[in-house]
Amino acid sequence: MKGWHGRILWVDLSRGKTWIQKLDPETYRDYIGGRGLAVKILWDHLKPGIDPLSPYNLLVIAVGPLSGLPLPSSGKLVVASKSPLTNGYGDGNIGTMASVHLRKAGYDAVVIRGAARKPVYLYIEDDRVEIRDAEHLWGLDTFETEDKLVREHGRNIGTLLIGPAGEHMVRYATVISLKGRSGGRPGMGAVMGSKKLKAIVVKGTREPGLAEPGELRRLSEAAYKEILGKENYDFWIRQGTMATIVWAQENSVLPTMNFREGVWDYYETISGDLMEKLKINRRGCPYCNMQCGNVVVDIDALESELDYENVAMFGSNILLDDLRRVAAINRLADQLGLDTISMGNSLGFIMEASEKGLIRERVEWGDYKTVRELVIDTAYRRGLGSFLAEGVMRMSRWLGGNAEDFAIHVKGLEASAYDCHVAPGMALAYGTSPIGAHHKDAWLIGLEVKMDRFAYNREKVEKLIYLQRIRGGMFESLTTCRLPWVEVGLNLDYYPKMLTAATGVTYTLDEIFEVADRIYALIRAFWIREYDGWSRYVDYPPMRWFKHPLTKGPFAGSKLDLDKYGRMLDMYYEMRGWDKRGVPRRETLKKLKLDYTIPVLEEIVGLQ
Ligand code: PTT
Ligand code: SF4
Repeated sequence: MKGWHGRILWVDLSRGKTWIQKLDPETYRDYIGGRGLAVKILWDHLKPGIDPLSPYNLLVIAVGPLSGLPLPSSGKLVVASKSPLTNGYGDGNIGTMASVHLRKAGYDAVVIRGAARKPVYLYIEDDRVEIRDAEHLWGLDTFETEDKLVREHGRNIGTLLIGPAGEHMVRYATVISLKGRSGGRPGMGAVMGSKKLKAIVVKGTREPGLAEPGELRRLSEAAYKEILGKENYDFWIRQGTMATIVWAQENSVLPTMNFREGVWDYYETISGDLMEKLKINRRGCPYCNMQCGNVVVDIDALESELDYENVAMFGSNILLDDLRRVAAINRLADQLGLDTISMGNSLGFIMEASEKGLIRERVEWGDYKTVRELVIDTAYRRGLGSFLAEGVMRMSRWLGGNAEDFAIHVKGLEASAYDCHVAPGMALAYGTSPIGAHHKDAWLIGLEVKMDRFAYNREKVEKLIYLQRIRGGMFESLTTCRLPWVEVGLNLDYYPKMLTAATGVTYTLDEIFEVADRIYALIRAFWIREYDGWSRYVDYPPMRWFKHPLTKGPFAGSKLDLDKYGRMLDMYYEMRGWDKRGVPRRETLKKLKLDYTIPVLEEIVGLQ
């Protein structure tokens, strides 16, 4: 096989054993890599119904056939597991040198099971795999850990590591690399912590075998060149995703006061223009020529890397109107290994709970000092922080009353930074995302603001599925960054061609879409197998958007319509070949070569 290694590295931390699993070419053809490989491994090997924080859970680190190769923005990999936040399928996509080194070390994935008795880290150098003592790293933040590992092993390594939040199993702790890249929003860092696994260090020294290296080089050079020549390249380099603050305000989707409103009078205090004035550098993932990490100096005179999501969640959503303070909270989240989106949501939720008198503690909107303390306490699970560490779904259920009305999540994963009071298509994107309310699979809002905002129609559903196929299917399985296509408009045709050149297997875009549909249906089957009490209502967005209309901005008085949303969800299910409960139909599973899921689903829900 070319393009793939055909080798999965297994590590059992309980028994201190490692071994290689060989996979057949057909599996690679049908699942490609990254997310596709990860969900296949989880379906095949995870014992159904296990506690995600128990040693029985599996942590999968997977690259794809294009990851870590010298082509645009390829330095990415997927971290996946059964999520401690949602109890369903969870994954994230992280920019890291570990992607490059894993390819060179000769593995398509690393699967970790069991749990060590004492803190350990995994050291992989080509065929040498060792579980090493990590007592000296446990308790350190992610920046300190990275520095120490670099001192011990030199600069030529890739790292994936956790901070105190992962060690304390905060349900939305992430995996961090390169001091600022974060992946695995649904608690992949907590899974690492539950296994007492502080870090993974990878060093690979061999070149991955490719089917047509010359053709791949030619395509890569052309793609790099095309990116540099794009019209909005210069603006992207200046602001990256931070340009979205002004755009979100103009389109009334900027999350404000725990997603109560879509506009904020003080949006300029956190805008991309202001960020440009504070910017001192930019950073990014390996092999990227459009690096989007905006480095600014924060209120503590330390460096922080800003993205739209982070700034909106720690800015407008909790009414913190000072970008340097927002930057400090963002940097703390990176150091501690906390997901910024879920942390920002949890803070917004607790502020609203305090305002409504549902908790004893006073947590005022925009109170920087309290926010800072709470973020640190969350990572260490101290006091109120221990409550915040559970995420908004669990907090709202515990508080009871009407608290679920202002808990902003889908299936337990807190929503990314787009208010959906007047965006039914984006609400459906959150509702049907394979990991919960995340925008990565379909940023439909970008198209929806140019359409009839109030429409619940077929066109939006078709576009949603199209985006899910490209973003959630293709990019997550290749596995490379999608931003060259999304943000500067790199031609999509490069990707099937590059995949074909790497693997020697001819793929068209349509064939990749078929793989994407297979991955989606398998992730859905996984959810149904693992989720206690599956029903179509787990595909509904937060109730706030149906119940409480906006009071400010051009769409004041507007909210989502429950019946119309239900009809749009039916359209989505029908187009995917799923029944009205959101369960893939028997013939759909057969068509997608997922026959092996049929007996399991038949027993749990009965198939139509
Ligand atoms: C991603 C999610 C995002 S999506 C953001 S900002 W974004 C938040 N970033 C965080 C952060 O930073 N620190 C932190 N402690 N927590 C954070 N949580 C949030 O995590 C990220 C980029 C971005 S920045 C985006 S959109 C794109 N996402 C991609 C994706 O999902 N797939 C893909 N093939 N390519 C992508 N390219 C872009 O990557 P999750 P990263 Mg990320 C500081 O991980 O779990 O998917 O959540 O990985 O290397 O940081 O790159 O406006
Ligand atoms: Fe990483 Fe940004 Fe480049 Fe994508 S565009 S590879 S997220 S630096």
